[in-house]
Amino acid sequence: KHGLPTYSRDQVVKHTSKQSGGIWVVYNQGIYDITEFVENHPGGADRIMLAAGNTIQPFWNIYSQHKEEWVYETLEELRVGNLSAQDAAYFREHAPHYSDPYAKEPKRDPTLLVRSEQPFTAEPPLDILAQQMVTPTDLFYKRNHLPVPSPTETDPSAYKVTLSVEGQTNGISIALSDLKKLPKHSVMSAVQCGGNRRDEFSTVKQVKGGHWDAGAISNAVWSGALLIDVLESIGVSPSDPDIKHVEFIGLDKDPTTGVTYAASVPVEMALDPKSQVLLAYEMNDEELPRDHGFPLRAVVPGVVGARNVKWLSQIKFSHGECDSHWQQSDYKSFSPSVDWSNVDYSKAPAIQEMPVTSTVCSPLHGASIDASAQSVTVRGYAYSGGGRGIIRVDVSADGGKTWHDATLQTPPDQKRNQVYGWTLWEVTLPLPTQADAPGDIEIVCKAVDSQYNVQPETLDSIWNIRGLLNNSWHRITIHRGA
Ligand code: MTE
Ligand code: MO
Repeated sequence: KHGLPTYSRDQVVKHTSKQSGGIWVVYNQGIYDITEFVENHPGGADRIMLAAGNTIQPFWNIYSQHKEEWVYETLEELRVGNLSAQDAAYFREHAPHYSDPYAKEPKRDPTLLVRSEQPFTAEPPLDILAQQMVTPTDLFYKRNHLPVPSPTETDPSAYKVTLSVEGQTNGISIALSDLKKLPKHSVMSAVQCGGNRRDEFSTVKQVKGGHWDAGAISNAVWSGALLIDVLESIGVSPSDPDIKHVEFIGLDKDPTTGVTYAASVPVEMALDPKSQVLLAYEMNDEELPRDHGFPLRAVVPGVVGARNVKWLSQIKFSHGECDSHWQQSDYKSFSPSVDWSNVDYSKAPAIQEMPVTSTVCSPLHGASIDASAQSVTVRGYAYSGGGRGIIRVDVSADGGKTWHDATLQTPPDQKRNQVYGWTLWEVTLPLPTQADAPGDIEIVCKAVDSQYNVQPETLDSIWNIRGLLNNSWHRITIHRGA
C-alpha cells in the first residue's frame, strides 16, 4: 500500500482505544484501524481487543478461519499506514506465544470433508449422509469452535457436572457415575448447525462464516439421563418465576481468553417432559466420542446445534439468557437489508427451534447421468425443528414446474410433536425429454412439516449477514451425458 504514512512502533502501541486516537493492529508491514470494526468482529469484541496496539498474527495462527480471502480484503480496507521493515520484524519477534492448543485433537475419518482444521469443522459427503437413517458416528458432522478438551480434563472417573439455580443453591455437583445410575433414556435426534447450507448464500452476496455445504446435519440416537430426572433426583425444582433460562456451559476454552463455550435455552421448553432434554453420555449405543462431547453433552432435541453443548460441565438456571458470544452475538438472523454497518444483535432473538428444510443428497450436484436415461432416482433428507415431523417432500426434475411426492422414511416410534429425528426420502423422477431440456437438468426439493410450514422458494429473500437458516428450496444441477 503506497501513499499511506509510515508510523513507528511507539505510535502503534499507543493506539489501544478510541480515546487514544483509535484502535490499531499490525499485520505484516501494514497498520490497520479497527476502531469501528471491533463491535462487528464475528469472534467477539473482547477477543480482537487482545491484539489492540499489537500484531494480530499469533491469534490468526490459532484461529484458522481468518485464512480466507474476504478476511484479508476486510482488513485491507481498514489500512491506515505502514511500518518500517525493522519495526514489522520487531512485532513479529515479540509476538505473544501460545502453545499449540490443538496438539491433542482426536483422529477423524478421512471421508469427512474438512471445512476448518483448527477448530475442527467437517461434514460428510451428501450421498453418503443420506444412505442411512442413523448417521454412523464417525461420519456425523463435527463443529467445534475451540480445541477439544484434553483427556485429563475429561477423565470420566473424576467427571462431574455442577448444577445451580440463581438465587437458590450454590451449586450441587453430580458425578458422571451418579448420572449413569438414573434411568437411561434414549432419543433419536438430528443435530443441525444454524449455518447448514451457508455457502449457497454467497451466490447472492458475500456472507461471513465458515464454509458449509448441506452436510452440517446428522441424525443419531442419544442416550443419557433426562434433565428433569436429574433435577428430581437432587430435589431441585426451579419453580421461581424469575428463572427463565437454562445455561449449558462446556469445558472447551478459548486458548487466548480462557472463555468457555456456553449457550442457553428457555426454561419452560427445557423442563417440558416432551422436550426430552438429555444429559447424554452415549451416541448410537456407544460412549460419546471426544469430538461430540465426551464424556457428557446436552442434547436439546429440535433445537439448533449451537445449544447442544458438548463437554458439559455446568448447568445454570438463570433469570437472564446466557451472555456468551454464541448466544448474544452469533446464531441470530436478520433481514436481507441489515448489513455489518447497521446490525444490532440485541434486536433479534437467539435461534432455537429450527425451520423446515430439505436437501437433495443424491445424485450430487454436478453429477452426470446417462444420455439415454429416462428417469433418475433422487434421495435426500428433510427435517423440521421443535418436534414437527415431515409430512411431505415435493421433488421436481424440471426446476420446479412439476412436482412428485417422495416416499418418506420417517424416524421410528416418535410421537406427534415429538419428532426429533430427520426424515429420509426417495423418489424416481421421469426426466424431461432431450427436446425440452437438452443440457442440464435442475432437480429441486422442498418439504412440508406437520404444521404445514413450507420452505421459502428463493435464497435472496432470506439472505442474512451470517448466512444462517438457509432453508430455501434446495436446487442441484445434473448433466446429461453426450
Ligand atoms: N459445544 C461446545 N462445548 N463447544 C462447541 O464448539 N459447537 C456447537 C454445539 N455444541 C459447540 C458445542 C455447534 S455450533 C454445533 S452445530 C454442534 O455442537 C455440533 O455438534 P457435533 O459436533 O456433535 O456435530
Ligand atoms: Mo453450529
